[in-house]
Amino acid sequence: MTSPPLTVDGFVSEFLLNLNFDGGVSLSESSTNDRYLALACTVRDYLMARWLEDLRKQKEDQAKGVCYLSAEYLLGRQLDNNLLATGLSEIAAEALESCGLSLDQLREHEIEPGLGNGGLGRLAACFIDSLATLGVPSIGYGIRYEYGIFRQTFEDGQQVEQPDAWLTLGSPWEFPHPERSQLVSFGGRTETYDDDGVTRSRWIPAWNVNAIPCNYMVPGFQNGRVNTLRLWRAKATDAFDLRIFNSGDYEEAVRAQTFAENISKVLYPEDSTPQGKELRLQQQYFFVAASIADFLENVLADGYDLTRLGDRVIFQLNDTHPVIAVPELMRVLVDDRGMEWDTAWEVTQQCFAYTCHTLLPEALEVWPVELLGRLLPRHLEIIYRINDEFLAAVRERFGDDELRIRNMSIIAEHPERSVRMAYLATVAGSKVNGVAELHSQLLRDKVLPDFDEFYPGKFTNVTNGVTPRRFLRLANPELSALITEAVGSGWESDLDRLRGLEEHVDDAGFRSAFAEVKAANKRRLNEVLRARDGFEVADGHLVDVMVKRLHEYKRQLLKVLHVVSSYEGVLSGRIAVEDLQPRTVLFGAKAAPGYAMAKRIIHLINAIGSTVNDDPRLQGRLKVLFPPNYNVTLAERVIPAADLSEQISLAGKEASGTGNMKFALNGALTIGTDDGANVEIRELVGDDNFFLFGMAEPEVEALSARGYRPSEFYQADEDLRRAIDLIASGAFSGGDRTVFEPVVSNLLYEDRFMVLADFASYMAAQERVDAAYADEDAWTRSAILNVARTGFFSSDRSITDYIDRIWHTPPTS
Ligand code: NTF
Repeated sequence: MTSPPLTVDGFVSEFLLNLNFDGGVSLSESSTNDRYLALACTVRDYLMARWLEDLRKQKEDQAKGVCYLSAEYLLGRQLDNNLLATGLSEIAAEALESCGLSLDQLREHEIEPGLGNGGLGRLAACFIDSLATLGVPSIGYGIRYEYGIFRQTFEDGQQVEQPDAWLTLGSPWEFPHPERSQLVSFGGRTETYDDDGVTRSRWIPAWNVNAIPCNYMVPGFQNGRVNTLRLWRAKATDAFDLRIFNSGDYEEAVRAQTFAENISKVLYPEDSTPQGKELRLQQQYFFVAASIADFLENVLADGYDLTRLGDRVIFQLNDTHPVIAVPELMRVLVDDRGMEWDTAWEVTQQCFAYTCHTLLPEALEVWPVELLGRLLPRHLEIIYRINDEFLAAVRERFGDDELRIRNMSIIAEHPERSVRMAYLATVAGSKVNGVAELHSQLLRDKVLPDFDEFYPGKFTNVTNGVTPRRFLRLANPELSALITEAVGSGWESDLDRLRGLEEHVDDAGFRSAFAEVKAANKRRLNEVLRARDGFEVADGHLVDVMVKRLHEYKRQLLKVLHVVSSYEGVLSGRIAVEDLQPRTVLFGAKAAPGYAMAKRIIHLINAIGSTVNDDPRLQGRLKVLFPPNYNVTLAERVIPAADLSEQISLAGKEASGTGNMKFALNGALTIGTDDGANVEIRELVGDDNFFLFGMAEPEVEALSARGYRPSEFYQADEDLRRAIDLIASGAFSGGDRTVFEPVVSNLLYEDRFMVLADFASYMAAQERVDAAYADEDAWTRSAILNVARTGFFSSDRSITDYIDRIWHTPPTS
């Protein structure tokens, strides 16, 4: 098979073929959607030959590869990424122009696949991009949700969730293969039977569902490599009961079908909090069972010696969501393939590695034994046996230290008997990694210290990264051009070369070109904001951005208090309005639908925006913007326009952060705590180019041990008191004091994430920001150094670390 010719004419004829023969329309009669679909198919056609070749080679070479198991992939738009990967952007733009069409317009038509919640899902998307760019044999496995993360709108300032019907206009990037479906079973019971004098167990399931693979191309960056992302879609096994249908009971007839297909219907919109729901466990088992079966039957060579499976594959567990894969592989090896338990356990331990993405104890997933036993009875038996053998080994090593045994048991007894998925993953995994240096350290010292002692060498770190293709080259074309001019081409897949920018920092011409790029990016952002939201960032303003999921630990409320304090300062005359550094504070955040406090904080931010933005006393020097529905597409516009990046979580709570990296790479300066990857960013960019504030993790611990009383901070700090009192007074809720009372009393009497304790330090840091921004040229110098020194945060480096420390899977040609 050959690719269409890499010329404008070649592209045009391929495009028209797709439009006419696939879309069934003429150019003159075609809709924007027809044109978008035809364009997507054309780009696909250029990738097809390489994809098929790579799939064939993967089967032929049987080199060791990675199966990345992730319940989420927050992909973002595909068209532009795939145009860039193939190097077709210019040809496509010209070809379309010659047909009287605009590439920009068709680009805007794509609805992004939002199959993830936030950082964890976006990380998975960056990782498959890097795996392809580095030429590592790998498959991404996940779920093809029919509805991704909800679309957020605001009504009277409050979040309203709308379904994300991303598939309605067609899905040109996916290739479903119903003929390769896998049967996934659930429920029922287990039984023992005699197998030639050996007693064995087997599972007699009660119901099942088909898993249909939907394949997506994952092209490397201009290296001719195309890997695969395989997402599973649930389909009922029996078509609806025609007899019942004919008797008139339509609902009953389709009930079983609806039930089964619900499994891949919708993404759980929870972030950093597990959802202990039966359907969620069904989703998890559904996709890992299908993936393991697919790998063994379709990717592994026929007749492969399964005792050597560890030489051929590593299943990387993206958090605990896919951990049920551990007992599943055991079940397949022991029950289906007749392997001895001990051998199977050895193989299983070689085949898994586990990445933990959190420190919040409440975010560690546990499944009630009752539920797991009902849905997956055989898996529960297997987990019990793994646990018995593990605890026996612990006893052998540490003696009958019952407290330690209870603490390390995979089965928790309280508050209800349940399976600790993180422990299961730690026992089964060849390696366990955290996602930033500090996080990995705290994981060993605080969350799993007994395991670290029991398994020396098992714990390691891989600091997160982001793909420079999407988040620099595509999101920031002007900065990319400037970088290429300064350091030459090829930095997109060798990001350490950004270091070369340092030697230009003393060049006034370079600095002014850099500043001009930032200004242009603000204009580009404004085009989008004006069109989608009817507002924009004011001219000459410092663009201060906090975009991430709404979560108390991330402390959007600290940013709120800064805004309110500036506002109150002007109202009370404490601050002369002319002394206020003009700022636009831009928020973007979705709250989990069931997270009441997070939703109230969204309401508060919007209420403050409505009040502040219209108050003439501020003379337009302080604006609060909150565009709804923050997603990857909006991030690509917002991040390049930012001056200041807010990374202000309570130290010890944010595992890594990846937004922080994207901002630094795009020349925003960070105001941040010593938390997650902020620590590494600051070390690299230097203290002069980073606004550090707040308690460090040991201080947080110490304060907590002493007994934290937020009201003491309120009493002691007049500015803080005035800001909180202004919110409490109803100033942002038309005089109604009840609306935000829960926020205020939570801050005063609980404040789990110590917003008040860090307030004074944060305000002082913001004053340093204002002073620094006043010297535009010095600011630009710092911004350039941020870009030059953060090449480390390429996800290519993360993947290289995974290969060296965990996977040992060399690239293949
Ligand atoms: C998130 N974890 C962390 O909260 C972020 O700090 C981190 O950058 C990303 O993972 C990616 O590693 C989660 O979403 C979860 F679910 F694990 F809590």
